[in-house]
Amino acid sequence: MALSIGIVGLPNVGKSTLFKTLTKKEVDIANYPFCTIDPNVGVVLVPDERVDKLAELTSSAKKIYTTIEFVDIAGLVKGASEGEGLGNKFLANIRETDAIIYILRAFSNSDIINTQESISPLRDKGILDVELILKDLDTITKRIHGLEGDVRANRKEAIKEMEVLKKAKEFLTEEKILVEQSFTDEEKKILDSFQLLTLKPRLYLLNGKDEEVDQNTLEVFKKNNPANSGETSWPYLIVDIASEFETAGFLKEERISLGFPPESETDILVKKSYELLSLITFLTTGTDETRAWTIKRGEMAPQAGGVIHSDFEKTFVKAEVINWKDLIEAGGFSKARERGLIRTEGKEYIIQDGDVIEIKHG
Ligand SMILES: Nc1nc2c(ncn2[C@@H]2O[C@H](COP(=O)(O)OP(=O)(O)OP(=O)(O)O)[C@@H](O)[C@H]2O)c(=O)[nH]1
Ligand SMILES: [Mg+2]
Repeated sequence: MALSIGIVGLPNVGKSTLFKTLTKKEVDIANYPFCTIDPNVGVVLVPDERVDKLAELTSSAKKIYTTIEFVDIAGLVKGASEGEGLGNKFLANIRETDAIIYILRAFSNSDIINTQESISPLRDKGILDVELILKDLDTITKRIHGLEGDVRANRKEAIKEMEVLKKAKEFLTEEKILVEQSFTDEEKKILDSFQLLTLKPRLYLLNGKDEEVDQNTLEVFKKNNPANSGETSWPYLIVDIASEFETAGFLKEERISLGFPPESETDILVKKSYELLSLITFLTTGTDETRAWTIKRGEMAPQAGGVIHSDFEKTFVKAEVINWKDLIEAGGFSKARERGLIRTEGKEYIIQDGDVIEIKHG
């Protein structure tokens, strides 16, 4: 599963700096707008203490973490959807990603060129939203025209699709992003095929120090945070990308001895991105290797088998399952077995985050 996250924002706000911090890839970073033109792509390990602890428990020779791909995209400006700035070519780069992170400038350092007259993360979010909305409107309007013949011919599927497209179009016309609207599963399935930009799950990254984010901005983000309201969801993080960049090479122990929190903000960011994509992790562990595997929330045991080996989905018989913490607390498989902590699960079992699994196949 090659899941990817696009890094989106106005020019010169720190997108490439974040990308370089995350992926350790050499990319151009410079204090001028439109430094990045072609997208940079890089793969990042998802940090996971469960892998470390289980590997220790079973004396694994190898540790394998899951990965996410990040795409560093060119800066977006007002009018981009109509060809301003670098035009709408790079909007296509966003289409290909599974989720997006908005980088919003909150840092004040006036040495860094600002393409806007002031610091305002909420205004910048608005500018980005409008461009993505216009692009989606364009996509949907084209499809609506394309469907008209089939609708006139009374084709059932076309009529259903048209209904959904019109519903989405109405939201977009009101400048509402689609990911915040409610659609039935059926509607969502139809919309998913268009790779709409405002339908992608998103995370807001306020780039600056905590004290650089003004109270009003923070209030708005807090109010819209899913933890506080069911309706809209604005998952956000405040990350000082410049400091993260400077401390990127430090080991956990070095971070602690220098007075930084042990887990870097970028580690937290990677984990959040994973949640954003509704992904969970299950694990396998033994003397050969301890490995974290990715599966979509809600998938069942045979699919987990299929992730490990394509044949295991079809030949799945049963799975032996234990939560990773229970396994650690018991002190290993044999003790866990003695205590009856290892369960046998069948085809209908829904995989839980943190399950340690052994698939039995025919
Ligand atoms: N003070 C401060 N400067 C930053 C921060 N993040 C990035 N910068 C600086 O801002 C400038 C632009 O950074 P880039 O990472 O190239 O920005 P970008 O968003 O990729 O820019 P484009 O590719 O041109 O759209 C560089 O000089 C960075 O050093 C930050 O958190 N604080
Ligand atoms: Mg850049």
